[in-house]
Amino acid sequence: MLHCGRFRLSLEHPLIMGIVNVTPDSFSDGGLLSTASVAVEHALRLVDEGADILDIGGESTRPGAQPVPAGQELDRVIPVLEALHGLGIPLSVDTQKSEVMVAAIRAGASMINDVNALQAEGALDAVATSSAALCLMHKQGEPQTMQQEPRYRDVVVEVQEFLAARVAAALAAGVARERLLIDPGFGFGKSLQHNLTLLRQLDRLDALGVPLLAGLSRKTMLGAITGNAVGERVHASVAAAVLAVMKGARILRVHDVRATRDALKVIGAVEREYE
Ligand code: HH2
Repeated sequence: MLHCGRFRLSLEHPLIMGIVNVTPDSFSDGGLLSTASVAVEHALRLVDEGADILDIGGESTRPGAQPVPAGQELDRVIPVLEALHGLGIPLSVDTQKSEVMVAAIRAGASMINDVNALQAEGALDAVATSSAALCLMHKQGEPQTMQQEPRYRDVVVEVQEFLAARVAAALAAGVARERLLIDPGFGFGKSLQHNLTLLRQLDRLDALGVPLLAGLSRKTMLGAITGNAVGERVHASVAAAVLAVMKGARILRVHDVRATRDALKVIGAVEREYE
C-alpha cells in the first residue's frame, strides 16, 4: 500500500501515472499543452484511458532544458491542480522547488515527484510533515549538461547507493516508509548503455524495500534504439514499460496511457493464469 495524501494505493498490480506537461518547451508535446485548459483537457483524456495517477509538471527537465522561476512554475501548475482536484485520483506534481511543493500540496497534490530527490535546500523539510507520497529519483548532474559525458564505476550500485541514502534521509526526517517511491531516473545523466544496464538489472533496486517507479516513455534511449522521432516511440515505450514491470516496477510514468493499459491487461491476464 502506498500512502498518498488522502489515498491508499494498492501496488499489487502495476499502476499508470499519466504525464501532464504544462510547459511550452517539453520535448514530447512541442508546447501543445502550454495552457492550463489544454492541460486539463489532456489530463481528463488520460484518466478516461485508464491513468491511475496524474503527474503534473510546470518545468521541463529534458536534456538541455533551462530552469523556470518558481512563480512561473506555480502559475502553470496550480490552476491545473485546482481544476483536477475533484477527479478522485491522486495528483502528483513534478517539481524540484520546495515552495512549489508546499503550494501544490495545499492545492490538493497527493504526491511530490522530485527528479532531484528532495536534495534542494529545505525541500525535505517542506514535505516531511505532509501526507504526500514522495518519489525520489536518481540523476547525475543537471539537465543543462547531464548528457555530455555521464560516467559511473557501476551504474546499478551507484544508483542503488544514492537512492538508499535519500530513503534514509527521508526516514530520518520523519517520513513514513509507506509514503516513499524510488526511481532510477532513466535518461538523467546516463548513456544508452547505462540505461540498458539499469533496466536489465532493475530488480536489484528491490533490495531497498521501497516501491519502484519507472519513466521510460518516449525517451531518447528509445529513439537511439529504434531510430524513431519522439512522436513515433509508442511501441518502443510500451515494450520498455512491460520490461520494467517484469523487473519489478510498480508505477509507470507514461505519455501513452491507453497503449500501456492494454499491455498491463495482458500481463495481468497471464499472471492470474498462474496464480
Ligand atoms: N522523467 C522526466 C520527468 N520527470 N520523473 C520521474 N520520477 N521519473 C522520470 O523518469 C522522469 C520524471 C522527463 O521529463 P521531461 O523531459 O520534461 O519530459 P516529460 O515530462 O514529457 O516526460
